[in-house]
Amino acid sequence: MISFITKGKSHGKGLIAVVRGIPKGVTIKEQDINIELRRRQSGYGRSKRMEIEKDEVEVLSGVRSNKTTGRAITLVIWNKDWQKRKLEPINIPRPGHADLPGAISYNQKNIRNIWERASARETAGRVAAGAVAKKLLKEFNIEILSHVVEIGGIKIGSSVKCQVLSLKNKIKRMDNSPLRCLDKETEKKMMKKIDEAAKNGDSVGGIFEIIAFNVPVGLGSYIQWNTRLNAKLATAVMSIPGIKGVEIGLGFKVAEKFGSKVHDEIFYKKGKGFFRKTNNAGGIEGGMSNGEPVVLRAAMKPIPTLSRPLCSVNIITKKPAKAPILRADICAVPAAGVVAEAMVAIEIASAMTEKFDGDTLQEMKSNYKRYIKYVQNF
Ligand code: EPS
Repeated sequence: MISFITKGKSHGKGLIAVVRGIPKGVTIKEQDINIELRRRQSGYGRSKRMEIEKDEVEVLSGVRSNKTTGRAITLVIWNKDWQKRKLEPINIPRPGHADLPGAISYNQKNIRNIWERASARETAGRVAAGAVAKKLLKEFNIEILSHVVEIGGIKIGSSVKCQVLSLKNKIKRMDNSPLRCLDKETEKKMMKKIDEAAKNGDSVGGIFEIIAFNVPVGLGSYIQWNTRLNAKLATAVMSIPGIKGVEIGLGFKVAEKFGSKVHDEIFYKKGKGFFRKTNNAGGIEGGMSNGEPVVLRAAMKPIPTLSRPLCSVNIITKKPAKAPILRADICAVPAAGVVAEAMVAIEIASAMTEKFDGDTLQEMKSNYKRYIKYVQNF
C-alpha cells in the first residue's frame, strides 16, 4: 500500500511530502518531479504567485543514486515567497474558503492561521508525491493524463469521451497549450470566459477529465466498502481543494438511460482476451478495474477569493464587511487536473503494490508478468 502526507504552509519555508510504500529500485530523478511541478503551475488564469515561484523539488530521503531504496521518500519544495515577518491579522472570512469553519473549529481569530495551510499551494506537495507514483506506474506502462472539458459553461463535445484510446497522444502533445483543452476553438472561448471573470473581479470553475491508460483488470475489490477502486479514486480526487463533484465513466448520465444503453457488452478474442467496445463504466465494474481505461471527471468550483468581494462579517466586531481582496487565481481548472492526475496515480500505484506485492520493483514485475499471462489465458 502507498500512503503519503504533506506538510508546510503557503508562505512558510517550504512544502514537504513524505511518501511510503514505493518498492526498492524505481528510477527517480528530481527532473521527473520538476516536470510535473511545472505542469501544475501553468494554465491561463493563474495568480501572480506562479510568477514568483519556480517550484523545484529536493529529495531528502528514500532515493540513492536515482533509485528508490524502499524506505520513506521525503520531498521538499522550498517557497520563494516565504514571509518571515508577521503580517497584519485578517478577521473577515471569504465565503467559499476554509476561513470561517476553520477559524471556529480551531479557535483562531486571525484567519491567516487557517489559510496558510488551507491554501491550494499544498497541492504542490501532492503533485511531487504523485510524480513518484507515476514513475512506478510507468514501469508497467500505465499512464495517467488529464484534459479540460469545461470552463464556466463552455464545453467541448462529448464524443471525445468514447474514443479515449486515440486521445492519448493528443493529450500528451497539448501540455504547452493555455488550458490543456483538446479543441482549440473551444479553448479560445474558455479563455474569453476567464478574461470576462477577471474584468468583473470574479472567478470561474470548470470540469477536467482524467484517463488512466493500461490499468490491468482486477485492481481494487468488491469485498469491502473501502477496498473498492472507484471509492478510493473518488475520495482522492474529492480531497483536492475546490472539487465539488466526481463522476466515473458515464457518471450522472447513467440515471437517464436504460440498462441496455449503459452496460458495456463483453467480447472475446484469442490472444487479446476479454474486451469491450464501449467504456460507459469508465473502466470500473464492481469496484474493480475491468481492463479498459479508467475515466473520471471532476467539477471544480470557482476560486473563492474575488477582487470584487462578496459580503461577509468581521469575526471580532461581528459587523458586516466585504471579504478581503487577496492575490488569487481567476481559474485553476487545468492545474487541478494535474493535481488529480497525481492523486489518481497514487491510488492506482497503491492498488498495484497491493495486487503485485513486492519489496522490490523486480519482485513486483515478476508477479505482474505472471498475472498478465494468467489473465490472457483465462
Ligand atoms: C497557490 C498559491 C496561493 C494562491 C492559490 C494557489 O498563493 P498566494 O496565496 O500566496 O497567492 O495563489 O491559492 C488559492 C487560490 C486558494 O484559494 O487557496 C498555488 O501554489 O497553487
